Amino acid sequence: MNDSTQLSDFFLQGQEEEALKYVQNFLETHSYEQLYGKLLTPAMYRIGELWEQNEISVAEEHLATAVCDFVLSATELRNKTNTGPKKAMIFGPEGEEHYIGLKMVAAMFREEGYEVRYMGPNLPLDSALELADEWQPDVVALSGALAHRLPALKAYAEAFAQSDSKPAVLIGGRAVTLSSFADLHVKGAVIVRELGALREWIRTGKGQNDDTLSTG
Ligand code: B12
Repeated sequence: MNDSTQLSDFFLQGQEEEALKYVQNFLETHSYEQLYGKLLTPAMYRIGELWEQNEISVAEEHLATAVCDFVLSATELRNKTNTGPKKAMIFGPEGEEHYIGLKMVAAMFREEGYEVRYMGPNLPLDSALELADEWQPDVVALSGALAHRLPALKAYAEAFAQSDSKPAVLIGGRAVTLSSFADLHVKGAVIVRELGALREWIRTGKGQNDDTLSTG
């Protein structure tokens, strides 16, 4: 059994303590980026497969997600000096309910010294724009899990591009990693497909395929 399979079994059985210990152990020899990308994400993707194949119930999937959420919050490194100068606003657009990936993105920004406002999923555009006007973030990071969220993500990106604060807009999540969207371009936004590329963007301001200038 590989590491993420073992961890997803702890999630499914609601074993919070075991899951937490497992992750703390992993962190003794691995980075947070590895924890998110190599352990927690595959564990949750396995939950998705079991759910899709009807091998687990909706209740079991909810329990697994709740334990994953707990472990993620309990292990996140909080550096108290993270009060800027750069600011990132992180959330999912209206209709989006998946937020575990967003929490990882928020943690990565904090790790890189950003002041972060993580606002969870399902945030209406008007409220998001209002807060951005007031708080003036440098970056807005959005996430979509399902392909049919792409029009909403595009609408948000366009609205932010026209807003006063004009933050950089990053779009990520399972939807943009689907092979059918390998050439996806969103005007005014950078598509970021994994956490390594996110760190690269945070440090250099450049994406692997920087879509900021494209018009698609
Ligand atoms: C848990 C879960 C739910 C929970 C979410 C609760 C929560 N707190 O998040 C609930 C029950 C609400 C849910 C609902 C639904 N879900 Co769901 N869900 C999942 C599941 C099992 C895990 C999601 C997760 O946490 N993944 C782990 C995270 C870490 O992965 P991630 O989001 O991809 O994030 C990574 C990267 O994409 C990246 N990233 C993410 N966002 C961003 C943003 C930026 C800026 C950057 C740089 C990077 C980045 O960072 C992460 C690091 O690796 C997935 C399975 C899967 N493969 O993900 C299905 C899954 C996504 N869901 C699915 C479906 C179908 C649904 C529903 C439509 C079911 C229904 N009929 O109601 C609804 C839709 C809800 C909605 N309106 O959004 C399908 C989608 C299939 C498809 N056709 O696309 C999946 C794949 C399950 C499956 N195999 O069938 N779901």
